[in-house]
Amino acid sequence: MVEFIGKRLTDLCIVPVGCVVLGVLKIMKSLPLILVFLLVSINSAAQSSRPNFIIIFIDDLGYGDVGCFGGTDARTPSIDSLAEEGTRFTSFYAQSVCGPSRGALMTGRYPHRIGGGWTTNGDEVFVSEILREAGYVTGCVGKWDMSKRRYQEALVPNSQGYDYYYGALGANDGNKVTLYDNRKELETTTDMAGLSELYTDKSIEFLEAHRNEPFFLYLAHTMMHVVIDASPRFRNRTGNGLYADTLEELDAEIGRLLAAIEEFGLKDNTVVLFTSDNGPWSNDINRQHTKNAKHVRWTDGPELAWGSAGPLRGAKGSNWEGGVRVPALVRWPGHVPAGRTTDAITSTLDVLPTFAALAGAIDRVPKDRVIDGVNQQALLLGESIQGARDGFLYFEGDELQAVRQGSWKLRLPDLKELRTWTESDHGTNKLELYNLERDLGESKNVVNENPEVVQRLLAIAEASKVKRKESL
Ligand SMILES: [Ca+2]
Repeated sequence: MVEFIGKRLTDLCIVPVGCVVLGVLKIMKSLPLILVFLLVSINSAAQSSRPNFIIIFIDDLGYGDVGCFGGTDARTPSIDSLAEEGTRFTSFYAQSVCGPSRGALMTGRYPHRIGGGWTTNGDEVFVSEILREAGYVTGCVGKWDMSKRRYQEALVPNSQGYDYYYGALGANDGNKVTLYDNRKELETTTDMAGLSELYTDKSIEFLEAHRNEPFFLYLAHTMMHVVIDASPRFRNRTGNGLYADTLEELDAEIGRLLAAIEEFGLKDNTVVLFTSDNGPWSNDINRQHTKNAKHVRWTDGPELAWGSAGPLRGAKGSNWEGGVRVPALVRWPGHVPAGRTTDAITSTLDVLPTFAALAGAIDRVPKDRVIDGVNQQALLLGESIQGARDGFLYFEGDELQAVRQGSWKLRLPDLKELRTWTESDHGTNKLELYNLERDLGESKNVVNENPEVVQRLLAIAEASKVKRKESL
């Protein structure tokens, strides 16, 4: 625009003095056009510096399930398109189970600081509250799991910074969920197969209603958490079983959401983060199998009700990589490099400070408490290769179980908080050291060969324990 005005003024200046009046009249005549152009430009500038945000949070999706992370059982072209048009994060950490993972995502703090995870303290500051105060309209659709799976006035989405909520406050273990429209209880449904479509419909309605203002949408799907199911048109489509059929349906629904984003003209100005809350089930397979098969009888393929951690060891509920390292993709055309893969260490904990920074609201991040997340704006925008972290702390409840620094991961001894209902692989429960760069599957304990690394990581662990106690 400056260039445009400049050209007009230059044109005017080269005109002889006698023509100045005529020139001014010409400018006056085109003034409304200039003003419109100027306003559009200012609006675009404001929009590009202040994007919309959408988080697509999948439940129990494994590191190796989707195509762009090596999955082959289900075709996931819509999810994979985010990798082509955005950045793929291969060292992105959530927490090991549902509720705590959601608490960490929303607050940027480890679950033990915020009330455990399946519930939170009412005075925690959610990313939705920060963005709402910064002028965003905020919506949450889907599984909440931060109010002890029931309605609690102070802990439901509408009390945690969300202008709009539609979804289920709890999980679907019993093949049913009770739906809420904001604070109003609706029906209880047993149609697990219909939830992905329903949540997508509600998300698209929200986008359409708020397409002309800054918005934040947190879409937390109930799938792929058992009990899983697929709609009739997706059943037996893959030939690879129930899990793959259900994942193909979820991908199609994500495709419908991405198409709506494009149709509403929001694609270029919206940051889309796709990830999962924890790794896939693996332990107690018979129990999960039985639980799912009791409700879902149509399948004639293998009744696989859990996903794959791909090359990673372990599963949901553990601090092996397979429990907490999840697939993650971020798209923001023209800002986040397209087609890039980064192994820089990142986490759901980083979402709150990073989104706050991108929204120009970094000063709204609370300073009166520990924020475990870090601002990854530079990494996201391709201005940094390493990002703002050189490591990660693996907590289970208030027990620090492992420490990562660079490619080294030290698993601590004598762990007590081991979730036997999800994970039977507890390792040696002595000091174990792995080099994740050479040994992603945590198969070779090299603790004896690297005493200096062990000492360095033990020191980090000790300091982290002290810091945690001080900050509670
Ligand atoms: Ca989960």
